[in-house]
Amino acid sequence: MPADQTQQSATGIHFRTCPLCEATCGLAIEVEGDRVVRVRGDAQDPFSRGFICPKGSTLGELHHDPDRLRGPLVRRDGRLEEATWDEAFAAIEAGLGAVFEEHGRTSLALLLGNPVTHHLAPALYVGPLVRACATPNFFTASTVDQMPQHLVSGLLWGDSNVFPIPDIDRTDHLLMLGANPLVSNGSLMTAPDFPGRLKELPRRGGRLVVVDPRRSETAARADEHIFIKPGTDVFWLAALVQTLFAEGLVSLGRFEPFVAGLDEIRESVADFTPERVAPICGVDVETTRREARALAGAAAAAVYGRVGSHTVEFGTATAWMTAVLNLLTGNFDRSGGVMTSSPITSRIDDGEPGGGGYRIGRWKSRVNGHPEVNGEFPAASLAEEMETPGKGQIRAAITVATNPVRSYPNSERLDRAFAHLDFHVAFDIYVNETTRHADVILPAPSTLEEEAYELTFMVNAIRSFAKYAKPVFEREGPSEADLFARLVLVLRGEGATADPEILHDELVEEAVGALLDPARDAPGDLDRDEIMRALEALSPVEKLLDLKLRTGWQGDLFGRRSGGVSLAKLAEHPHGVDFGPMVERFPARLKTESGKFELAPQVLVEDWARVHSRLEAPLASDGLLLIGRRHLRSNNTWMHNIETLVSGRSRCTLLIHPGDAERLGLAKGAFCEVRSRVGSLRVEVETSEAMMPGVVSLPHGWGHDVAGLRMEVAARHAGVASNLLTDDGVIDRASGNAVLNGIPVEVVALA
Ligand SMILES: Nc1nc2c(c(=O)[nH]1)N[C@H]1C(S)=C(S)[C@@H](COP(=O)(O)OP(=O)(O)OC[C@H]3O[C@@H](n4cnc5c(=O)[nH]c(N)nc54)[C@H](O)[C@@H]3O)O[C@H]1N2
Ligand SMILES: Nc1nc2c(c(=O)[nH]1)N[C@H]1C(S)=C(S)[C@@H](COP(=O)(O)OP(=O)(O)OC[C@H]3O[C@@H](n4cnc5c(=O)[nH]c(N)nc54)[C@H](O)[C@@H]3O)O[C@H]1N2
Ligand code: SF4
Ligand SMILES: [Mo]
Repeated sequence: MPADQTQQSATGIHFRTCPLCEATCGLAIEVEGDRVVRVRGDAQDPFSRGFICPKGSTLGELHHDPDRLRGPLVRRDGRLEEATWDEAFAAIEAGLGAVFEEHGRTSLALLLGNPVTHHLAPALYVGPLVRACATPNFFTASTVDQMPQHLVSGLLWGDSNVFPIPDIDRTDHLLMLGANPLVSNGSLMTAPDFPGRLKELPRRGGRLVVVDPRRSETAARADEHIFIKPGTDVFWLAALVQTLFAEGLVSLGRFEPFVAGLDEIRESVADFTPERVAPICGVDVETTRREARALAGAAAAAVYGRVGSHTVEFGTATAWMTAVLNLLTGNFDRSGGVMTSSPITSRIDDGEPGGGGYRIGRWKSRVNGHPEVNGEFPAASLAEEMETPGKGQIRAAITVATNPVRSYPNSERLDRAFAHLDFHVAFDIYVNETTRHADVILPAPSTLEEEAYELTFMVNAIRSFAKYAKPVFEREGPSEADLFARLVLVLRGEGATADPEILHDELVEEAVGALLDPARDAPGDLDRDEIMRALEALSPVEKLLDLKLRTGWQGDLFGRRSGGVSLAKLAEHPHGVDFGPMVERFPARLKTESGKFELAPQVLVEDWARVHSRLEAPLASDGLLLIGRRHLRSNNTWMHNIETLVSGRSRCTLLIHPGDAERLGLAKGAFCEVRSRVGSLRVEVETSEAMMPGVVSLPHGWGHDVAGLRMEVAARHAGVASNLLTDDGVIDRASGNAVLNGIPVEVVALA
């Protein structure tokens, strides 16, 4: 059947990128009339090669889900009721206006969630929204996730958004900590078909070593699995670095002239011998030395740490040691090591190394004085900012595609804080644990009613890839870009009825202006009127995207570069276009003031004192430590209203080693109570040899058993909210990241 991308009838097969996770799989969506009848992996997608996971195949069910909101809801007499779009924006204008008048702009908080990064319109319009909010109270999922990596990237090479991506298709040795890509399908590593790529690794003679307190699905497939006590990766990585120095294995390769701070690193890790860290980490001395030698000896090796090694008390120090290991073994920016991506929507900087550097703490949070990092405050500090009276207390919130009442630590406290807000606008497709508190809910259209281009995650991709798709279905309501524009215009005081075109036009003018700015080294002899004419027939998001594509490093420069890319060109390739693997980009990508890799920046050296004092005085380790886990059929706090994904046995169980279970009198299938400093919950026990003794695991994102939700399926498969247990009183101090793994808990059998 030929691809039919016309709007008259959607019948046919539509090819587009899955927007549900970072893997960016190509989907083939079969439509009959207004129904999605089947979703398969697109075998002709050169990047994902036909791979699909169970979540992607339910995109049709998500589209047809009767609980997915089709129009706005406005709170009237305490109840969320259906309203028109105009009524919703009028309510926002009145509600926010009243709060601003009484308490000023700093009483507003803006919160962004995960899906913001997966959809085209939010990716393009979120910047203007942040500016229009004009408040320091800015929170995103980054501080319950990867903020340590942003900070380390910013400080070591001067760009907080340049991530070291393991080059898994070419590596000989991959050391992975705190990640389970066989289930998560990868994070800060866009590599669709991770299982397939993993199968190819041993065929090349490569090795995979997984470090994890649970023998995860990925660990079970690895050449070696090393158990480690939760929260202690930093000690073990420091011992690897110490071993490199002690055994003369440091080899900086081509970056020898571009590295500062080597002596400080040697000093910092000097006390972290394999012997010293062994009882802290639970890893024996020989394993540690062997791994250090393996990293140094491999033709190309990559060290990669993710959620389990970032969402811990020493998350930043862990990310630091990870980067240091890659640099000291000559594996940074080397084929088969860790490299950086080059999205075709950006230009390539091939100038001299050096730039403005990276700063944090330009402003501080009100209650506890947390420094901003990447312009954000810690998610774990949101509740205190909402509860603590005084000037600047958060009294209103705009939440965009986020469910903090389930994804941030200490859920119960945050739930109460949200209930007390004066005004709350939620941009979401469901009435869930967070949005049930909202005064206005603005639902985005179905993702199948929007243009699709993976903009954000190409920054983490192991290959440069591009795919563009028109909407599958005609929209029922306003576009997502229109909704963002109207919200921005309300916030700017231009009124609830202001025409969204005002902002659309402004953004295009701004983007073109930046392109033509002689100070910014404009590409070619571009002409404003010519550009505007070329964009004329496109939708607002298409205009902004086409501008990026045509002036990016593969762009056609509006006809000045033959064979170059434009949106129209991409549209001729419905399966997407591959632009090759990652290539060496350093030292030109160094944006530190010194033009060098700053191995030992002051912020990190100061933070290291916390780690060192824990080496001197390790915590007592007789209690249980709680970690998280993900499941292929769940997506953070949502996708639980899709029957196909939640049917069958409950996956929201407490995994515990049989030895621990016996000691505590817990039988498989029985219920237990789990208590932490901040809360408690009751959950079913599941014994598992895959757990390290002393460690228990609970998935996050569940707990749909509260009043006021409109998610019929999810309510029947409620599960429990693991963030009732995570402690907002402990954070990774350098980055502000939340601590979601390694939580001290007590587990008690229930009669
Ligand atoms: N204990 C524990 N907590 C964790 C984690 C953990 O491992 N353990 N993981 C953390 C991580 S890595 C992350 S990224 C965060 C995620 O934190 P969040 O971003 O808060 O969580 P999500 O469940 O991804 O929230 C998605 C929200 O977007 C809505 N949504 C879905 N599609 C759309 C759409 O098209 N438009 C709009 N406007 N809304 C939409 C959903 O209904 C949902 O409310 O959670 C963190 N929390
Ligand atoms: N199916 C599915 N896919 C997803 C998501 C989802 O919810 N479901 N969420 C998406 C999001 S937002 C993200 S950020 C990514 C995350 O993707 P990953 O980074 O792969 O995260 P997880 O799957 O949570 O795996 C974390 C691993 O860390 C281990 N761990 C816990 N504590 C420690 C520790 O102290 N040290 C070490 N070494 N390991 C530890 C856990 O046992 C677990 O196996 O997944 C994305 N993909
Ligand atoms: S792995 Fe991620 S991108 Fe691929 S189909 Fe599943 S949810 Fe979609
Ligand atoms: Mo995440």
